[in-house]
Amino acid sequence: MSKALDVLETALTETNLRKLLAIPNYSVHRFVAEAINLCKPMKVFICNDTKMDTEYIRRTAIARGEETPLANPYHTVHFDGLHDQARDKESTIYLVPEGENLGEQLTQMNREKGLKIVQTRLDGSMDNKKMVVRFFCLGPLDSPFSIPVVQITDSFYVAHSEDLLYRRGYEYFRRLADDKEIFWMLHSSGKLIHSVSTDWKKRGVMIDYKENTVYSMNTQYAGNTIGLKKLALRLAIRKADRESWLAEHMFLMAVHGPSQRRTYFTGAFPSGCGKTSTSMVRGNTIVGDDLTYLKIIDGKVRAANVERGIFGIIRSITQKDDPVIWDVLHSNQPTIFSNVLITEDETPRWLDDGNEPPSGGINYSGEWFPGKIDKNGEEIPYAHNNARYTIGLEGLANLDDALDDLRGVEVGGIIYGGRDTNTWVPVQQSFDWTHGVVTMGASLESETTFATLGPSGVRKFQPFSNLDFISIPLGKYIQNHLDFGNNVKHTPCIFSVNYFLKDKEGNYISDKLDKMVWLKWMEQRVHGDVNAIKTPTGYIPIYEDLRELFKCHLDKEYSRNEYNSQFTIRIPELLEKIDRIESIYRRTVPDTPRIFFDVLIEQRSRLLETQHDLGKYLLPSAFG
Ligand code: SPV
Ligand code: MN
Repeated sequence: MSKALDVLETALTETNLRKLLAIPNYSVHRFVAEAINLCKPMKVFICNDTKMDTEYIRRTAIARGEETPLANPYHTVHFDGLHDQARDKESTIYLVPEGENLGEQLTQMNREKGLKIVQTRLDGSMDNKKMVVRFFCLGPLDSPFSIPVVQITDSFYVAHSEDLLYRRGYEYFRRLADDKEIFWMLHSSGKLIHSVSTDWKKRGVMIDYKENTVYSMNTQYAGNTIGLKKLALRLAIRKADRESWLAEHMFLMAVHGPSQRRTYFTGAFPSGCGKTSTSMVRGNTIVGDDLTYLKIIDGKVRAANVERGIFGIIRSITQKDDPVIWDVLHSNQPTIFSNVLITEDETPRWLDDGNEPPSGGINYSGEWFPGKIDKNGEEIPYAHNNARYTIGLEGLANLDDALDDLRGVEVGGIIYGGRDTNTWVPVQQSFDWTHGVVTMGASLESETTFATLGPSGVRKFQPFSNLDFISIPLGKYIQNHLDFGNNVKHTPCIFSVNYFLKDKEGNYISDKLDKMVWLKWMEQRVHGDVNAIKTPTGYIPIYEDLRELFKCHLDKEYSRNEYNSQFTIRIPELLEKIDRIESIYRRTVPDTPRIFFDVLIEQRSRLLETQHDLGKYLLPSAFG
């Protein structure tokens, strides 16, 4: 008898053993046995995705106090620990085998050394706890996009969240070919007191890409714990690198054009910069809001949503601006709220929800009252900035019917957007694939937000909105994008957007709803329905086309003044940006493809020449 089987027979009850062995895959048995040996759980629960098992997970999350039930029987609230309410970039580390180097942009550690830390931290971490073993699939089952994932965790909240966010995969695992590549996730929140991981100073995520395994320790925030979300994305980027496809931090949506035409777009925005709200813009349909795989299938770029749910920022969700999400959050669809406030009548409240602030309740700091301060004398808001909701996509009125299409959807356009107060125009199309990859994707910058730990509002290099998750050297990642486009006859159009331009007084100069018009314009451009103005940095819209779109979709009189201020080409800022980006790549990315610098330098020359001939701040009419 194998050693793994010995361990499993000792640790598992007969029912759980039977459930596990029904998956005839020795590497699965071994992974579970090794996790048991290391974490030493009191009990092990194998979830086979039956209603009984998934209900048990939800019930136990409540029974153990990981989730608090609300008045609506389908709603619960989870609080992360005090120190743990956003992604922890600093403690997320790639374990790199001897002789390999992922480059300066990525946090890494020698693999042997890292694995020792993992062994020490996880040793006995599930003492007195129950281990849950779950099986999922990234992407639609039995499709060219599918990646099977085993998740082991001692958090019933994590296991419950994944149930809403991912495609269940127990039966899929039972029919899996022996040699199918699997991703392995092992998480422990460690010891908890009042739902705070007591060893939070020893928290972290370690990515052992050599073995397709990610360890998450002493942490609870979903972005650090949910294996199928950002932990698997890092492994997927490596798999995509080996297999010539792209694993991206992108939404996937259909923009509805004239005569019921649906054109699919992916969009990459750093967290907290409008990714989910763009994918939910009224009058269009959503496939996914966070993670997209893109593959070339039958000579076309096709894409699928990796997930089947949303872990979205709840701050500022209002009935007026976000009616679809609002309705779901007020329905009987299963929902986990995290880091919101629970009122006396057991309803959730979040910041900027369009109502008067609450007079009291329970939040991540315990009993909350107006004016409550923390240890540093700072006022504690009634809900956290990065409070979230977790839902399945199924209840959304605007869900696109292609969610489970095995071949994915054909991509017409790719959008890159960041939080940029003074440089990019609201929407612009690149000259071609390479120009878009270099000057839009690879040159993206954005101000930091509360979705990651650390200060907000600082301009940071955010290439492809994926820098936090890129797991191969950045230059190689860019080369892969360039090659991907060269491998298809018809590449998607590439666009940049910017919702965050401000005037001199610091006021935003476009409205929250304007993104609807930018989307419709991009949709028309994909089909060549409208002309555009060629500027040194790309194609921008013609005023009359936007005026018509504003009238038609927002019933708004769009003035030429608004257009002129939004679409002014700001040459000094654009030049400064090129200098910043060029310098980052020259200093820190030794494997940057040469063509990257060529394209950037050409753009600089065009800008300098235009500045010389026409001036620094140019209205679109200067180019028309
Ligand atoms: C993001 O921060 O990009 C998210 C949420 O989508 S997290 O799960 O934290 O990654
Ligand atoms: Mn994200």
